[in-house]
Amino acid sequence: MIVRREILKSGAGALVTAGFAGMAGRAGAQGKMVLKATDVHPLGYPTVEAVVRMGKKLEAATGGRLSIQMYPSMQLGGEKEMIEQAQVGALQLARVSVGPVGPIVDELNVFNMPFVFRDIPHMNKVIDGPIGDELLAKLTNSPQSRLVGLCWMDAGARSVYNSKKPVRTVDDLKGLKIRMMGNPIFVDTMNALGGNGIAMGFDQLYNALQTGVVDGAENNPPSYESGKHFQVARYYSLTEHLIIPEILLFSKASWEKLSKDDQALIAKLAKEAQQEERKLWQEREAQSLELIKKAGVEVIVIPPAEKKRFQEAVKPVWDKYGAKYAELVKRIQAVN
Ligand code: BDP
Repeated sequence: MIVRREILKSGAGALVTAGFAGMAGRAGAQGKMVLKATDVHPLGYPTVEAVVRMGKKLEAATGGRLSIQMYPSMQLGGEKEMIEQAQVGALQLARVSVGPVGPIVDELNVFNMPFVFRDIPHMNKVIDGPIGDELLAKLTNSPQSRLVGLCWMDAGARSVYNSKKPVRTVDDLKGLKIRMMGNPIFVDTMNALGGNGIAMGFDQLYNALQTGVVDGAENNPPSYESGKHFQVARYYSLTEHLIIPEILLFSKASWEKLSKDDQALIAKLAKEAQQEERKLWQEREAQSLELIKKAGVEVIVIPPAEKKRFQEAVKPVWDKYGAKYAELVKRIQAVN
């Protein structure tokens, strides 16, 4: 926090030195820049690994002039804090969910709507295509974002887990306090499903589950597994109510200090990271599911007829927010 305030006070010139380098010693004379990157997940997690690999390629392509230093495992705070630090240039790369980005640029909320994608391949097609590019550009060009949207990543589908009881039907959610990411759409979604949605940072969640502040949460298998949430909430119901891609953000303040060539190189490597992460994701998702089953978690498959009831239950969310995104939703649905 102190660092952030100092950077804010010290003005644009200092952003480059301070922001690009908790690295003063290594920067400067030789024009070396170490880009600071962060992620809530630990080393080895697909999103983290994809950015680490991107850094290795960047280092190779620039003869070591540009590199990426990864701060994994919420070392720089939760996603809200990560975004704020990117906005002021205190770090360069933040890999976050689109969840907390929707409140910054509303168009991106279309990806945060429940059941907006038919399935994960559909989501991947959309982010790989023109809609994906347009929404990244919307974020980059929005004056209030102070961010550059570099690429998307796969985060599978989010499903509900809790410590109280097996949730097999939408009615079973009634009365359960379920943590959601900080975005009113998600709280409304959980409330529409009959649960009690509570907005909270990912960094607070393990403790909240352990102490019973919340009964459960919702996430994809790798996050549920690697965050060790399965140890304290042992019922995992494959509701798949949200398919939200991840996004890799770059600080606009820092971006504007880069040469056009360096910008183009980073943009190209980010696109490669989008594809590379997808392969890592598919492997990790299968491993995580296996691991949680072996650990004795009850994994509950929701049959199609019941899944339909979940979809019907979120209609109030579509009534409240859907009209704003109607055009985009039509185009998303048309992607085959
Ligand atoms: C995970 C995302 C991460 C989010 C987290 C959450 O990878 O970016 O912070 O969910 O629920 O799936 O907050």
